[in-house]
Amino acid sequence: MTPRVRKRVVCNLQIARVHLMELPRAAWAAAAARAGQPPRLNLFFTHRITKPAVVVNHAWGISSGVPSPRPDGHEPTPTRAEAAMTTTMMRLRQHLGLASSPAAIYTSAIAGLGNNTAHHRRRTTRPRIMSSSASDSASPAAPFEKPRAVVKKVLAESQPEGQGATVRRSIGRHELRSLDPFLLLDKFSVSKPAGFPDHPHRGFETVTYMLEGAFTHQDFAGHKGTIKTGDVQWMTAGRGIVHSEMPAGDGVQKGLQLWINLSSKDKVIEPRYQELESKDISRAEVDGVEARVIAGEALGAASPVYTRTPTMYVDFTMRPGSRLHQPVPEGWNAFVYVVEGEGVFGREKAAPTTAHHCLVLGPGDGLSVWNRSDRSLRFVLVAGKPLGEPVVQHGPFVMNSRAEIQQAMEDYYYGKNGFERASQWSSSA
Ligand code: FJE
Ligand code: FE
Repeated sequence: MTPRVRKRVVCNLQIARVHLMELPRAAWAAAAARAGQPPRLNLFFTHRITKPAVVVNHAWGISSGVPSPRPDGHEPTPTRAEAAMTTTMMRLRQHLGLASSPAAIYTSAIAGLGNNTAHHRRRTTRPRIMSSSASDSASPAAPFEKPRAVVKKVLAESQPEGQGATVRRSIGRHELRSLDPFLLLDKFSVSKPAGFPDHPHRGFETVTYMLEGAFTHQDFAGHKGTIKTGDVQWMTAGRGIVHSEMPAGDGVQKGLQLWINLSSKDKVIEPRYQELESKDISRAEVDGVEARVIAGEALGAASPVYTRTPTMYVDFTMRPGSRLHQPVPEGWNAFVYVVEGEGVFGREKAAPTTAHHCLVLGPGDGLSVWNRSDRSLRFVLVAGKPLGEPVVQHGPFVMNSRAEIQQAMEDYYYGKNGFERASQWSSSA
């Protein structure tokens, strides 16, 4: 590192410190006021200078009050406060003249904002609950007896995430905090220079499925690769990964990222990748319905992916006029995310669901779908065996207790217990 460069880094860091300590507080206070609760937040920041002219900055907001645990053990993540933090960071970047410098400052600011009462008070509209009736069975051709009905329908609105990126979050947004074992589903749309620069993960898996375009991934252990349209990267973060995920092509790069929780025993395993190229993904086509099987099996096709937390993940494309009866293991939590077109889910007489909606499925052993529109319907069906363990999430760390979260943050900060390479590494441009 040359002295000139070092000076610049330190300078950025100092400016960043001053602003970070002030601006987010204001942003948090405003977000708290909107949420109808006092701004009682302490923030602390970890700084790492990883290479010349690049300050990778992970900012964590910590609520000073101890949130009362929800029955499911899940801590609320304030999407609005998170968005406010992202906006603040973007302003700060502009102020510092860093707007065009890749990965100059990156924040993954996710925090527990206050307690759960506030979380519920903020919810203005209750999700519509659709009920199923016993007489409403699927057509006789259905290979199952207890068709699953849609019990919740949520629109995944666009929100800022990462560095200048946009996601439509379905699982993980406040109306749908989690659906054990799933923590998050983002449909991302990202153009250069935006992306998801260097950030950590511990305690769960991320599954990135490219819908259009390409994304390059680099991690602190030297793992590097680009996934293109139709490819899947199944990353088991286990005890720790630090990586960057950035668009590889020109124009908008689109995909889905799903976060699957790991059981307590799997949270500490060595990280692992399973990568599937589009051509190697099992496909089947039956009566106008095409299935691309990312995990589990459908229409006679099976995926080679090993799922530590038992998971089914299928990308269906249904031609106009087609119908589908897909078994879904009983006892598993299941949802649908509509990518394109519109379809009728669960009950033959249900109102059609259009793109960007997430449907949570009720109990049963299968899902029926009808495409009565005049264009193709594309959706993913995801199901997983619930872990039934407490979930304590703090941004990219998902553990079973607050103490384990504290440990994860310490390990990341000090480079211990799986994060040894974190302090030496930063992604290359
Ligand atoms: C993250 C902020 C983030 N959705 N979809 C905070 F942006 C991320 C993160 C992503 C992400 C990455 C891709 Cl490629 C697609 C995403 C969030 O990287 F992990 C935290 N904690
Ligand atoms: Fe990531």
